Amino acid sequence: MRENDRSALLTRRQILASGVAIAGTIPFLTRERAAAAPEPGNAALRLTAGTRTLAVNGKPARVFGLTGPDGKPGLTLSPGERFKVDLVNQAGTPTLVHWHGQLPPWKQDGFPWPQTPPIPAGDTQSYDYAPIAGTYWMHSHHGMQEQNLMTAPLIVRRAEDMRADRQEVVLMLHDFSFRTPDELLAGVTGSQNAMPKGGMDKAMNMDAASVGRMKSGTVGAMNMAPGMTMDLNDIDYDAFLANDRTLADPEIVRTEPGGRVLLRLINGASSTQFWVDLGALSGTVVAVDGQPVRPLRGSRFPLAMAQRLDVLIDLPGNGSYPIVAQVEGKRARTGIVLAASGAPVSRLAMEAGENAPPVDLSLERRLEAVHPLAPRAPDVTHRVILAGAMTPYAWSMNGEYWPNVTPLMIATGQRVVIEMINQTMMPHPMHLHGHAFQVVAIDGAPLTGAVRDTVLAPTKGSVTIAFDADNPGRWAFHCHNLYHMMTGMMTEVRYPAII
Ligand SMILES: [Cu+2]
Repeated sequence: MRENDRSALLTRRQILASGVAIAGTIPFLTRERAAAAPEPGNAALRLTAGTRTLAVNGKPARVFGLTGPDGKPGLTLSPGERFKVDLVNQAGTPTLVHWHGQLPPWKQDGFPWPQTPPIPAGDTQSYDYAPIAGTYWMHSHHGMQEQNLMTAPLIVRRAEDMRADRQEVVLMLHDFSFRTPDELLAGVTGSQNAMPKGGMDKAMNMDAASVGRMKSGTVGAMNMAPGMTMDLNDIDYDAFLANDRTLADPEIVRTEPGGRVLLRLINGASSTQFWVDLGALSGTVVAVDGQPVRPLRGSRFPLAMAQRLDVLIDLPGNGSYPIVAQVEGKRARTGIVLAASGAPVSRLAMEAGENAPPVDLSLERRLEAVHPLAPRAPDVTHRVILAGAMTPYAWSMNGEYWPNVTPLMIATGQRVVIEMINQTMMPHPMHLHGHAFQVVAIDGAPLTGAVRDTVLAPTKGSVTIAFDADNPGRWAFHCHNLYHMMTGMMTEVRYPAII
């Protein structure tokens, strides 16, 4: 099968022939489950990149999957365990998987540099590095496979996770379309390739009038003049998934009455941001992007693309509690249900009563790292202008479009500051590979913010991050909106003398 055909529908007969149930959750293929038993000692964990079939809105969809040794999506590592993994490519097409937020040597980062090409179909690639603990995830960085669900959780437990009397629940969000990623991309760029050849950037540092195609959205950002409209939701999706299921048939997680839950939220969507709503529950945010933050109570949290949120929840009793995630600027929502055993679960509406506002930095401004950077003056400061627009659909960093970029040079031992200035009508979830950074200013206002790997650069605003350069290599630095990345919004952070 060509990669472009991946999301094509199977016929009902093909599905039945594959032995996979159509209704409800589709189990992983037994072939993959059987392949995986970990061996004793220091044997590598087997992670299989393959294909699987989901039922979405009652229709079958062929998607990718990353399946661990236990037959479940992704990997969960014990405290102190190395990330020692054999990635087996059974996807029938080349792939390369990025360990999002982890800090491996650069050649194990899963980014398609010339030195680290994709894994051919049928081949196995081995990884071995010391992981950092927390809620992480993995996704293909090859082409647009991420949109077809080549994504999975990557959980690295801390010793305290083993001691704590609590149930861990992973909630991974996705956006889904029956169309192929190439069709979705063509839909936003138009018939011709919209990638400018240069010189357009000034024109695209635009005001509201120059935005050709405005999307519905609430004006919520502080930086925007009255009457300006934000661009939200580039892609019109068919469904939003929580752990591969829609709210029509959500996952029911059975919980202990009065028990405690550690909810590990992962936004694995390619082009969608969510508001996570705990409903009747309230929770305590204890980590973002895997990194501990000072505890913060709440019941409704913004979650930008690629970000994670760890929330501790004490269940008040033996009821059932939906955890929903509503798409910004839309009524659409998805989610799971935490329900004590025997508690009845009522049917949930697929849509909320009104559109959710744009995801913002209201939570980001309140976050404080438990382990902040040591105070130190920067050795190097890079300023990066984020520009672009919906028409023509193209997005740039410092006026350059990936792969024609000038690397941001840094050197081992430096304290590095990167100031991102967003001149566009959209927020951009900016992700730096290979380093955990601290958010040190939002719109110029200093803060001792979270340490994390993905931060939202606000619409018509700025965000500043700092980190210590301690991982020599070539590192991607990009917007995690897949369609922005594919149309240019990516650059390289590079150390000298890397070969
Ligand atoms: Cu972007």
